[in-house]
Amino acid sequence: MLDKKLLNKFTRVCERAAYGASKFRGKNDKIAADQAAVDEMRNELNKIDMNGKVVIGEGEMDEAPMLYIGEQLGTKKGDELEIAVDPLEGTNFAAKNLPNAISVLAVAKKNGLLSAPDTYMEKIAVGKGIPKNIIDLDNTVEKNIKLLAEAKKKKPENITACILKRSRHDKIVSSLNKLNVKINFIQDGDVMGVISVIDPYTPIDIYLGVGGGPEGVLAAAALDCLGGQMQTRLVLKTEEEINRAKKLGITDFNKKYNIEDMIKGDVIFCASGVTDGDMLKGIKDKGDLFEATSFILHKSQKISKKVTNIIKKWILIQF
Ligand code: VTB
Repeated sequence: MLDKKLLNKFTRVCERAAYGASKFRGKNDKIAADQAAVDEMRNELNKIDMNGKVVIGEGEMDEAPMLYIGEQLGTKKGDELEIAVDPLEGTNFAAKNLPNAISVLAVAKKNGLLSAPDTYMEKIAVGKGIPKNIIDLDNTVEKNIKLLAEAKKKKPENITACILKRSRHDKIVSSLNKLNVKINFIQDGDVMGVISVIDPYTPIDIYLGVGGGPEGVLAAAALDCLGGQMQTRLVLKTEEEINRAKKLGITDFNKKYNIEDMIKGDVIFCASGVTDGDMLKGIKDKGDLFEATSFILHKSQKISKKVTNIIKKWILIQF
């Protein structure tokens, strides 16, 4: 089990990363926004008593200054932890000051998180109360929607699907249209898109489509705490993508991952709003302080809550 005290510490990590990115909201510079989030995130992670290792990050090798896969973090006193980070999920949203930019991470013990390469990933997710494993990536869209509608005792036309607006999804969209399913398109940010299947305040019943692999594992961590279902499969088309997967220890390139294949044992998930969004408020500037709202989850402790904290902007550095 992960120590109870870690949740607050990792929440602070996300809050500070979101604060860093918030300084670049609307400045049309997604690289600067991302870098500011990375710098704050790394600085805060290094204060935690742990032997932390990034298993999902922004680069796959020693790609400093980004938080790269394999990077060691923390004071080196404490448990061996694996960390998945996306310091700024929705860089476009932050750069254009649009809703739903977040800072997000997940933490587990050693070997607890799937180390996914930064390639595309097929994803399908549904919320609670659906018989296990009826929704499958190898089913047709029609079959999945019909099974879901039956399980939810709804008609397909009363099902709402969330999907990233990309031309690669045209076929899925036309199948959904034929069934008269309502579609909630998102421009970016499928971590929150996937999580929306379990949010009682949104009408989303199912998430479908192809997005980033790292984002898929982060969303799986949240759904694991909340009791949703998700299935994923890496999209490894080129030799180069296959080599990247191999380097991370993946041998079965067509494997369908259920949540328990991506997340093992206890897990913590934190997401803090950078810009105001559907689920989270963005950072509010309060002079020497800032206000951050986060969605925080700890599986073994059955914690699932939204918290708003007021934090000092400046950290005292002692020379
Ligand atoms: C995906 C999705 C992310 O960017 O990685 C997407 O998982 C990039 O997709 O949540 P494209 O290559 O088609 O643009 C996000 O939407 C934001 O990082």
